[in-house]
Amino acid sequence: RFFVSKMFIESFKVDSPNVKYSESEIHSVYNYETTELVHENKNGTYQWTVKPKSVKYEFKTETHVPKLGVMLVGWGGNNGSTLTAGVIANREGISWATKDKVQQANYFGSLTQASTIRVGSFNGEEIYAPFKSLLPMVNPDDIVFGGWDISDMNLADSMARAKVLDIDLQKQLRPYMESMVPLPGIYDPDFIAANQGSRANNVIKGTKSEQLQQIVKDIREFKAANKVDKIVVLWTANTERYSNVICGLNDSEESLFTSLEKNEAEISPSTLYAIACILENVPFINGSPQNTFVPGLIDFAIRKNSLIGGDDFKSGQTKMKSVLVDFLVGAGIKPTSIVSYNHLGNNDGMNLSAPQTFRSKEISKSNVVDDMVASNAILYEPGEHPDHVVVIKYVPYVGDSKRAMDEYTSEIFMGGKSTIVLHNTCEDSLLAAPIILDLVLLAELSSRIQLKAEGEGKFHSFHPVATILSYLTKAPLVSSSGKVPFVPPGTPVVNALSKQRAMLENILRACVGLAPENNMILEYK
Ligand code: NAI
Ligand code: DG6
Repeated sequence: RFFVSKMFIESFKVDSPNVKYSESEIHSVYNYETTELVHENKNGTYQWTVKPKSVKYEFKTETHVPKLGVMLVGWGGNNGSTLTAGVIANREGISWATKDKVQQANYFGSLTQASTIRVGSFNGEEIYAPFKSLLPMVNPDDIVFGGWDISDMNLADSMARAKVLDIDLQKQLRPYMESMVPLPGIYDPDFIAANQGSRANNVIKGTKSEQLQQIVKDIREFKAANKVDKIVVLWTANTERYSNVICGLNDSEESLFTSLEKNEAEISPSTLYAIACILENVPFINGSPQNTFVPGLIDFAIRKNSLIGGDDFKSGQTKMKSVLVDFLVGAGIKPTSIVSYNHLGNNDGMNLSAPQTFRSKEISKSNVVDDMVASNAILYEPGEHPDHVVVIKYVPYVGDSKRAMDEYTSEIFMGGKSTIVLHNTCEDSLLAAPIILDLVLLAELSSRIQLKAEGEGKFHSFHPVATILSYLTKAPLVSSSGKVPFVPPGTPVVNALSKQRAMLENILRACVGLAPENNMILEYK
């Protein structure tokens, strides 16, 4: 216990000429050490030169933490009810008896609430602090939850329907959740599996334009009724099929709005919620794999500078994949075949049993190793790629307890083969809920950060397509217009988990004038 506490500090302040803490903001000056590449053609061969480059950045972080409202689309689903229950249980300090022990509520699995960062060495010990101590963040206890669902079930009954949490915990949570009832949602049976029809008893009627206006009204009313300063909306509803991206229909902001007026069938419910959020300048995060962000929507978000993030929570199998393939390729080992099976028996599994919704998931789960493969031309020929197969089956009996089985075959030294097999059994919603929490907290935080590089006249916010959240999503490369990265133009797509985490941590460190974590530990060399 003493050993642990010696290495752990709850909070810290940076003392540096490069950082100033004022009443309302933290201002930091940060030298971004990077490289510039040039090449010249010398007698038919390219000669490359790498030039180190230092760019001075300034960051400003507003320190006032707002009262936050979180509106979930699909609030009554397994993820929505589990997250709401988990936050209440933590806030109320609830504990419950299991067959093993008395369990306390916790935030295990949340990067912001349960992970740490290294802040330095003291007396020969590495000292760690909570990730959330880097910058002022919303305390989950203070979040007001709300949202929409096409099923009118209250959150206590939804939690029971989900069969995720222990029964003794459910009994204690019920009084807090019975009065929470989702607002009617936008239901379009064409976009989700036909087997979802029986729960759609809470739907907004009218044209697409009228449905959109209702969502705008809901956001405004929720904000006023709960006296929250800011709102984040997150899609954790059913996976939809992909929308067809059609020239003149949704390929530009103008065509999207014209199509809306014409009540075009191909505008998905998720795109309607996203449009409403952009109109209200409310961050919108897509936790499912479909192409909610059609090109016209992305144009609109960029023009309005309104945060959009996604796609598809990266919770289990894909997280492992983005660690394991990074390790293999980084070690000079060549993965040649990756086969991933899932079976699960929750409502998500039932919805994914339809081919068109499965296809959305197949795409988001399949593109996650591309950057790692492309990084090593010693192992792979141009255009070469491991065989990568994704299978998902619906098996009602296992409920939310998803089985994920993976086989990785790789070529090793001198023609040898190495096969690694993983089997993970886990409650799917217990993986997703802390990730949802991180997404909303980090989206809110990132909206309080402004930056400028030397030479830029004015501070600006991060690009509205929030790549800073990439650690938490599968971030598929396929967007509306084919194989286009769903990131700001020209931005490299990074799926490797350790790089995504380092990116996020190092940007937050820069905001308080700290150097990126470089792991060199030169002091001891
Ligand atoms: P769920 O099926 O239990 O919940 C979805 C909820 O959305 C349902 O209550 C449904 O009635 C509601 N809904 C459907 N369409 C709606 C609409 N247009 N408007 C409002 N509500 C609507 O699913 P679960 O397990 O909570 O997952 C939610 C989403 O998160 C799924 O798309 C899933 O693929 C995705 N996801 C889940 C992960 C996990 O680990 N649990 C990881 C990655 C993604
Ligand atoms: C079937 O795969 C259910 C899905 O919703 C997954 O649970 C989800 O996409 C999680 O994916 P992964 O690859 O991060 O475990």
